[in-house]
Amino acid sequence: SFNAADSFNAAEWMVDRHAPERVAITAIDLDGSVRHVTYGSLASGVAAFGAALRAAGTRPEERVLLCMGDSPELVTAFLGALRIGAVPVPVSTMLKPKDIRMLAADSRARVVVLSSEFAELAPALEGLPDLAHVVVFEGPVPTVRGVPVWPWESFLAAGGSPAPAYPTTAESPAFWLYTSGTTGTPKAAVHRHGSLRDTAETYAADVLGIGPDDVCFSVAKIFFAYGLGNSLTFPFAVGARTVLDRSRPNPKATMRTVTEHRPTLFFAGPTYYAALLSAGLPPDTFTSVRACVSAGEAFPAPLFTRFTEFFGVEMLDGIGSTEMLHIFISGRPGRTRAGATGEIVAGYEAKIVDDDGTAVPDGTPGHLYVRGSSAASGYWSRTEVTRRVFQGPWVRTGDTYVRSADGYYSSLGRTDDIIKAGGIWVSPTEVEEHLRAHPDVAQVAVVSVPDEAGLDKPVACVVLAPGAATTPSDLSSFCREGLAAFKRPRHILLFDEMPVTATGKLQRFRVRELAIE
Ligand code: 3SK
Repeated sequence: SFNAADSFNAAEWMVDRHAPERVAITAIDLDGSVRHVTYGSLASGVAAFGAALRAAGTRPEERVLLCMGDSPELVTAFLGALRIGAVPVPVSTMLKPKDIRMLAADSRARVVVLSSEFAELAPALEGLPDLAHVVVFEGPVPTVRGVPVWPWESFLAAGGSPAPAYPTTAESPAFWLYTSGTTGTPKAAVHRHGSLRDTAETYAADVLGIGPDDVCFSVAKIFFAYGLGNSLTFPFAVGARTVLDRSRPNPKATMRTVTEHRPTLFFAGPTYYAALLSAGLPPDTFTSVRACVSAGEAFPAPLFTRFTEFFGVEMLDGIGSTEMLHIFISGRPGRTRAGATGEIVAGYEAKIVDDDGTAVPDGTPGHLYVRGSSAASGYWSRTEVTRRVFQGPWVRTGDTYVRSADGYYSSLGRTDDIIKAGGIWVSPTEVEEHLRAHPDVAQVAVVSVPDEAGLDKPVACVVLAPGAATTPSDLSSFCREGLAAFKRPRHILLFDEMPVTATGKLQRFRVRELAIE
């Protein structure tokens, strides 16, 4: 319904249309202190940060990498970059410094913004040819040889008068989100300005029925596509309020936040819902919440039922992807079904096909494809994989699904070997490569194995070199040295030999069966 050539700037659309005195953000800082930020002050901050980026020489479409905790400053930096037509790249705060360096190099970021809790990774940015400025929000200013490092306030002060919105269109590149592949080399999904509005006007309007009186609180952080929609796009699209917690989530802190700030929409993933259920929280914890939303991994039916019955709250499961920006199949209020992801979201189409690409009848499993206007335009500088995933208007999800005759889609797992644990992609290849570097490891296969709650976790199956006496606990310590916590195998199992085919190819499905036994 929009003309792609019309001037449209998503930052302007999200912050400049709402009454300036309305609270946009309730922010919980690292020390637990609370700040409220109005739409008026957010709009001024965004225009000031945009001006500072311009003054630092940032041109439209140049990347600004953000490694920051969820905070008004992350929102300001993200929207400030969008405002001037530059391209913010929020990256996972769970990665190791060498991984962040790789993303800064791949994106050729001109500016990197860190919040104090991630300032220690600044030295890893040394020597990047395109990096011109580093900005640090709060705390001591680290040194990055050859690059000016600015405290947040000084960077803003150098910006001069507020930046006008750059005349982007709905089609203009807006932001990138990195996602992992089976090989472990992250690739950046390139999203457009119009896609932010599209997700707000499809999923958030159609399924959540979000309005200005809603209060959103997402455990999933803004650097995830899921968190970006939950905490930023959806509330700001309608002038609602978002609650941002800069700390790492834990169930007791979540309970305090929910009780004190009374969100109406709560977002997390099945692994976190399982942790909330086991944390001994009172059953009335979620009385302010009109819907809990889940995405990131399949929701086991028994967990779904236990959670909704114990807390007496509706759970809307859904599947989205970094490529589609947000959820395209979802449970709907009043008609959810435990064990099924849900129904297609208005504005999207899905198809389930066999190996030849022919649509299968309802009840028959196949590969899930989706189409919709929020699809990314492709991966940055990754033509081959872009062609494999973005096939004309259709996007291959990599998931195996089945559809019931009455239109409910249910997940049957991944089509490829990639593991999704706690809603985060883990590349088996990357973890295997790490373990293979251990001198006592002869062979290794990393597979996903369901835990007691039915949630997939990475498990490493290892054949030791002849005569080696290394234990699983030694290998776990070895993983702690170079792998981000979410990538580490939850268990390490020692095998005498790996199951292989007649031609010597690893039988991954068999490794998985053996690991489950
Ligand atoms: O993993 C998902 O299901 C998801 C949902 C919404 C947005 C992004 C993602 C990856």
